[in-house]
Amino acid sequence: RSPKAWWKECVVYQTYPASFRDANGDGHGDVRGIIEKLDYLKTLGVDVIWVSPIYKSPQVDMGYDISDYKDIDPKYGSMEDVDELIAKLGQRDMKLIMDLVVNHTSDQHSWFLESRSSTDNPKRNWYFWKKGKVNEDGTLAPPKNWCRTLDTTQSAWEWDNKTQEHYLSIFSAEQPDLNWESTEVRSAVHDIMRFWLNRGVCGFRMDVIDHISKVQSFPDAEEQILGQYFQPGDNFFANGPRLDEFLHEMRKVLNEYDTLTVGEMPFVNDEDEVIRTVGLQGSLNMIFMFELLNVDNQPGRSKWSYQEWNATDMKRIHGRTQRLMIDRNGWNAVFSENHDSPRSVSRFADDDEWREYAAKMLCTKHTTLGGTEYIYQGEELGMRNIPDDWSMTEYKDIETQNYWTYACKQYANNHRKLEYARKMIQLKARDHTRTPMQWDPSPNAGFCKPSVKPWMRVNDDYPRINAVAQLNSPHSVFSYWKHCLEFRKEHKEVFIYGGFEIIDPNDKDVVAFKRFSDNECWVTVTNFTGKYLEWSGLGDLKVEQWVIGNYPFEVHKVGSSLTIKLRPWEGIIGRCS
Ligand code: TEU
Repeated sequence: RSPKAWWKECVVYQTYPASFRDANGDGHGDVRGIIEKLDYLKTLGVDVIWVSPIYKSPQVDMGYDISDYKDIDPKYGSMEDVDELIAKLGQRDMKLIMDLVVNHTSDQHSWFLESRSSTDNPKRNWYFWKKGKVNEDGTLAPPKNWCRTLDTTQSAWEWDNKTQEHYLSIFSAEQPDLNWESTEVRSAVHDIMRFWLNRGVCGFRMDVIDHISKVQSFPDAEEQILGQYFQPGDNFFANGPRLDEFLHEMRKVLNEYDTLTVGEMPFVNDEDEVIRTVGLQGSLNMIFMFELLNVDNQPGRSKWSYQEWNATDMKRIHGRTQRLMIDRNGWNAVFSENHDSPRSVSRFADDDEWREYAAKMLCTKHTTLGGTEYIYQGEELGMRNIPDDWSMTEYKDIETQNYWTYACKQYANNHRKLEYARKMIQLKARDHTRTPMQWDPSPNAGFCKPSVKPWMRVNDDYPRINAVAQLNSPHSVFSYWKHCLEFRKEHKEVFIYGGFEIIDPNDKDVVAFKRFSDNECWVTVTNFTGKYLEWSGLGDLKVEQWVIGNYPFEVHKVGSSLTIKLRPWEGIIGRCS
């Protein structure tokens, strides 16, 4: 059995501060806005908040481009505000984790400004610089064929006119990758970690931490996205040869404190690598793995593609990660949304007629999986994707804008393809989770004053979907989340630490699994369709009592007690005998 730890039992809530709550009246969320809402989070059952980047930044990628790691961007407030946030969290027995974005900096960071100033600057090797490739016709090309993550049609190597070399910048030109081969870079990162830990932060969400070690011969990438020249170089920049060593060095710093660490690892899939990172000897407590959030991506295409999925895919994914962690003493981070994804109710269920049932059904599954719970702001309200009738100019994300600009140019004469691109944005854009949090039914949804224009448009559904409307209603999505989180903690031996087994893996409509400890056994059954089903997947497993469900309570048995009738998007949790 996995050893107990507070970071396994806590509920982590991700705030995307730009869109959480604007306290100072400029239409942009801030740290004081988070402070205002701490009681709301406490009521929901949150123990730890993760704050997406609030450091000084030109905000090319919403703060994931940092120009000063030891200061707060004035848009978000001040150092004093953060100190107050930590103190007020402490009064409520809550903690803060910060986003540690150290695979890259902003191109406006003083380190990069120095590095780019001349080829012999002492910080030149803090980043990766390379000469271009000379084409047969004498023209210069980027040294390698790697593409950008936030614009897969572009080169990840950016030309710098002054020193006549290219620098590596995997996400955008304004986010140059740090060279972790340099011990000075690594010490500088350790110093940043200590700076925040000494201030009272209790850990980090580590941005693309699987990217920090790159294969130093920088080979060209093979074709992954069919039919284009630039290709994802992840085979050479993710899970690189020195990743474990670099993580281990960070662990030594973390060991001086009592922390929670969660690594964002979009490319870690190899089971041994996962366990090396989060097993008993691992350097991180847990990682975000992305199989679930990639379930509807077409292989061989960029994220702007769609493939059908069904309950068997979900069971395969959960089955593998849950069992992997349990069998090999690793630890899961359970999440269905973040600031890079669409809304889960829109993506995995139904955000229209059955929205409330569907959001609660997702919660039923989410809160009974093993691992540390992560909730993304608004998920607890069943917030939805941006409506289809919004113009593309309402989408603010650099990735979306890059793609739309490309599509408009590329498909200028192909209406069908352009409309497909629009559809993909409506399904997949990161903007969907970045619209302002919906606090109440007043204009601007209580995110900012009615007289102020919010930095990003509020979803039109706020008069209907908002926190005030849900807080005091016992049947709301919010109340269901609160209840499920309490229930999970009451039965933590089972739901946090217990065993896991998929039930009926081949059924295409129902995701069901068993959770158990030495003394208890429970089942979760979730209908992933909008249809009434007669389901007999329980086989001879006897359910003594159904305890939690998203419908007024009664579970319909059909004929023999082994077949149950599930209503559209129904989710139920039952105790087995
Ligand atoms: O994301 C890293 C990442 O690889 C993806 O989640 C990526 O953003 C997505 O596939 C694009 O659709 C992290 C941050 O979460 C993201 O917001 C940043 O843009 C990125 O790193 C760079 O810091």
